[in-house]
Amino acid sequence: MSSPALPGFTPWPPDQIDHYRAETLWTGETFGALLTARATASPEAIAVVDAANRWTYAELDRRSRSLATGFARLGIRPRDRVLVQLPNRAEFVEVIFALFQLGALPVFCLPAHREAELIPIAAASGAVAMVTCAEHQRFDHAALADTVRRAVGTLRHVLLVVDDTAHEFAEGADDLADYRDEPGDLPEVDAGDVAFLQLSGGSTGIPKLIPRTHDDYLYSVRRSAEITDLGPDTVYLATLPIAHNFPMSSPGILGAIYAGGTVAMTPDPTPTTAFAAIERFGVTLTGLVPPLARLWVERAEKGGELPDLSSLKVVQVGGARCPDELARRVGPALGVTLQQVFGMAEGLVCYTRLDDPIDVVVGTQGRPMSDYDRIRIVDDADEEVEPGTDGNLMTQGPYTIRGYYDNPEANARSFTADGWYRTGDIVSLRPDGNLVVKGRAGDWVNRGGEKVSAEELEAYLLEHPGIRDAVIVGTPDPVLGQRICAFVQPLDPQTPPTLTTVRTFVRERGIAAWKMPDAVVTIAEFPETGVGKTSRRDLRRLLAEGHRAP
Ligand code: AMP
Ligand code: DBH
Repeated sequence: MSSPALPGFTPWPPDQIDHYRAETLWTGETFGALLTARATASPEAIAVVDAANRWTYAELDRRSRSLATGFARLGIRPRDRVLVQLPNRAEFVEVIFALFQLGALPVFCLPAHREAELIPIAAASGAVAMVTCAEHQRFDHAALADTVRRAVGTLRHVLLVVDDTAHEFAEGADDLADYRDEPGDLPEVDAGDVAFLQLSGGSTGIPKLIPRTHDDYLYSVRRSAEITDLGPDTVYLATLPIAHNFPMSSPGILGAIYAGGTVAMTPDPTPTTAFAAIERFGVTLTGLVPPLARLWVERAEKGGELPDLSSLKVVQVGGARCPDELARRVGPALGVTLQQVFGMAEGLVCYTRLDDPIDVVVGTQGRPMSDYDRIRIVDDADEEVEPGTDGNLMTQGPYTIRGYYDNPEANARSFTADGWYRTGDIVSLRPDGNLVVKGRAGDWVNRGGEKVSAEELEAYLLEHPGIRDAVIVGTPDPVLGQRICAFVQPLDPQTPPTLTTVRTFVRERGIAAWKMPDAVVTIAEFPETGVGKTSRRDLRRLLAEGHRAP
């Protein structure tokens, strides 16, 4: 029945697959079939709205199947990988469902990614095409896509969502609209197959690509939709960039479609634009990272002339630790129920439940969404810690991957031989079963939900002609949770690099803007670690613990 798996994909063990199927967690339905089923059941219901479009389920289904047919004409085949870099707009949904219908795999890139991220992602995924918009927020994505295409041999086509009819197409690029063919026959897609590749936070070397199957991801979407009580009346506002796993699936845009509700889009998450979108579209649910939640809460608490937010019932906060103080204010300020969400693109998602007592909702990051999720909290020797004690979180289950795509080195680090995923998060388990996230074990800065690998950024800084050595540390920030502090040892102490020159240098390497250091601290020597060998990790811990450099 199933064909051989995609090379580079680590499947679940056969007995687990049988178990998840027997328990009907995995139902054999694909995302393409799901959309077509919703379009058949309620063709006139509104599936997607944004500033320019309002598509019914019938229209979204027809559009995605016609685009799938056009993609096939272009030579895109089942299992081919296609980079998708689109902002929050209706075409995003059309394009990913077109790829699902065809059995080709979207690779979810963020609008903020630049060539330093996209070229390794395109190369590691072996992408044959890229779909992006010609321009977004005055940035020339068409030129960026052209750079990626020229650098990566497998990438044959660039398809652009074009708003300006005078747009000039570079060689190898076309207007996406020219591929909206009359819907034709499409291949059978197996739900056990990989549906897409999601990205894990940045790192040097080979990017970590996360293969999710139709079976496992649709299960996580269905459970998420149940927990957040979605139905046909749900209007989910995609506020965070939808390529992120959280607005994609927790329950996100796919949850809204699973429930036959409506996906509304805002390209700009700030209160001015997003509050207007809530009133205009009658939004019932959205998800935010803590810094955005703070902006929304502060704006609402300030009062004065505000759009009508009374349709909004639930606001989720996740992606980074929500301070208890902020969590306490969300409900009263916005007139909603708060739900905390602690998840990862690799799988496991935890939620506080809508009827949880307030101390759980403001003081914890919730509990796993599925009874089939397994978690272990262990010390550095992988021994289970006493309940209530901080430890490293490991997990496995029906929607947690067993390995990154085609990346044996990362897999050896992040997965145990018996299939546990090492999340890298330090958590404690309360007697009531809820988790509290205490921090991260790895060298990561979580800047308001965007994760930055210290190692990646240090590698860029070390290329700077005036920098001898550099260590990246996440320092506390009242708004972002953490900010990026670069401790640099200059080559010439008389002319240390400034914040501006460092930021300019890093930006010119072509990386996403959220990875720019927020502060540069010059130091003559890095502090002694007391362990003889100076490891960056030890230095980072010392600096993070407040040890000042000399
Ligand atoms: P990623 O692997 O890039 O999808 O990022 C997932 C990581 O984000 C998790 O492993 C946590 O470190 C962090 N994270 C997500 N949600 C929360 C939350 N509610 N509280 C604390 N950290 C979170
Ligand atoms: O941060 C995340 O990756 C995340 C947060 C909340 C996530 O993947 C999710 C929910 O599904």
